[in-house]
Amino acid sequence: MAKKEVYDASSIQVLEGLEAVRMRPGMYIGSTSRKGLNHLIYEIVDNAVDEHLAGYCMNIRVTLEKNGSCTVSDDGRGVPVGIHEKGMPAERLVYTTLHAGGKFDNDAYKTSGGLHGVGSSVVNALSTEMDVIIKRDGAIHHDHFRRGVPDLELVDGRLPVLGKTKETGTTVNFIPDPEIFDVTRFSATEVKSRLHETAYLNPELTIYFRDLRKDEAEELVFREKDGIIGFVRDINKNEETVTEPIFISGEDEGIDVQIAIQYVNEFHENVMGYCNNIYNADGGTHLTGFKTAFTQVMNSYAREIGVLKEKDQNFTGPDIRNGMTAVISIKHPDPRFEGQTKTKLDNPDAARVVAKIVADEAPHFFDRNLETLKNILSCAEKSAKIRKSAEKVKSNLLTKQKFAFDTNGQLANCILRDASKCEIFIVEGDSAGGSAKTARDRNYQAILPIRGKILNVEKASIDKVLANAEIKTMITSFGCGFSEGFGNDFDITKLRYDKIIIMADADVDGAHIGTLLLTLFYRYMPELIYEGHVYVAMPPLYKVIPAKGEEEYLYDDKALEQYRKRHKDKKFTLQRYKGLGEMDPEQLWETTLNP
Ligand code: 0RA
Repeated sequence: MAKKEVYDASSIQVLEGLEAVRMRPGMYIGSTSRKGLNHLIYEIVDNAVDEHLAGYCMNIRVTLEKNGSCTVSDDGRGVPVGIHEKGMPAERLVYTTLHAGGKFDNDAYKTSGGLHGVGSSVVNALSTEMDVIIKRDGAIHHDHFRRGVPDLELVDGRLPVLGKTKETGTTVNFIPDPEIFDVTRFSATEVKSRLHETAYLNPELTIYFRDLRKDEAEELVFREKDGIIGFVRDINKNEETVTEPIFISGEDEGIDVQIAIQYVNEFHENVMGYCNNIYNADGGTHLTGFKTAFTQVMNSYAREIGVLKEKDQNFTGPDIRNGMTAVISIKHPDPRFEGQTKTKLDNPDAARVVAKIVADEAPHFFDRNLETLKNILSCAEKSAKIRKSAEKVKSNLLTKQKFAFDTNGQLANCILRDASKCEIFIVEGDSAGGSAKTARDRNYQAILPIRGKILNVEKASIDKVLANAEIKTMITSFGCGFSEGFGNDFDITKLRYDKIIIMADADVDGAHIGTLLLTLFYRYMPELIYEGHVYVAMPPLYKVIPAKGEEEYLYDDKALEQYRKRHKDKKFTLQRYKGLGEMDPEQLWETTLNP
């Protein structure tokens, strides 16, 4: 028989809150996919981490249990169990109401994620069952919920006590609700990686992970004494590093800042921001402050040691961050986030404080580590050089583009401008190019002869690629620019030819040229390939001229073999084309150009 329940105003409020979470789980945990499912664990773990940040909990244990539930246990002070002003144990308020976190606002809690307590009730609402065991005030207190609703009878308004203890801490076990989630099996790989990240961000914390679901249990301990220094080191462990990790830290206006930076020999930057241990996928004010100040510091060093002369322009921010891996982790008493997804930090004071700490502390490091400073500045120099030549080529290309329908280098353009009807043949060799120019239908066929092998773009830096005459001509003639690391300027809608046709000899060198061209397109104009604009022309290898009957072109050795079989006793002359250059314009039209 159903228990009789007495609903007062506050318990109705609770039920309404939980109902809202179950109606729109995505609003609270992002999604109901595996990602959302794993998020349940992070919500509970984050609360324990908050307790660690408050200075109490040193160990967190996360167990994926055999029955599909998850247990998160910490050795903090224990969630308060005293009777709260609303007439129920404080613990129940934490696990059943949204925004209960604010009820425990105090100084020790100043760096909690701001969401503290909210997460617990969301997890509770989305679990078929949840057990909470709290050790504090000498006793082991117990509570139990089904789909967020408490179902243990209180004893004189208090939680039932299971026994005595001298320890303190909180243990939560929950079973995700299959009515809510698409899948209910946690992903050990994802959970481990998140716990490892949490360990890097909290060097004093030890996190024990156990997966008891398999026959052979997996047990791991995450303890990262080097904190975010170890984090960047591990991110770069398979890269060629240019510097050791650099560590900068400080505190101001109640905001704690830690920064680790390491350079690798790669043309990209990887700067990650965390606020109160939460990753900010879209960055925000802490990253802005860091970038501005670091750029300033490095530019003034560059002038001081003469890497930049008086007449030189400053390095840009991206120049200076070329090759940089950085983790910026701040602790903020009152974090605000921009937009719905809460992935971009919005507090203006975070920009100010991070910038100040970088401006004050970075020189302390670089004054003592000139070698590192020089290495970073030489990365910036390389990057600036490449950026400048890319800019030059880009602006040349832009001005040239207006005239690209005139004779542009060796391009023999077509007359029609309706791109959907136009084709461009990229032809190996001047002589084949000459034949093709004569043979083509000049209304809609353009011919671009290239001399021999173009640059292998896979092995060249962007400035070399853009300095290459053949490549420049191709970019200008296609009309849609190119995309590369400094920003995507490629615009496929501007493409002047529906078909880009590679026409090379049918030999290994021809195949190599084809590969080099495809590599260029794939790296710098990939949409050409994805959207099906790139073709490879197949000129014939042989022509057979029979004593009697029709001439025939044969495109490969197999075709020749078949021809021989079909014409066993017949006499014929066999002409072998060593290259496109051997074909006269008429033959080229007949075999290859004629659409
Ligand atoms: C508010 C106040 C106090 C502890 C906690 C919250 C607390 C919450 C969680 C969530 C998971 N583990 C936790 N451990 C502690 C302390 C109140 C006091 O003892 O003064």
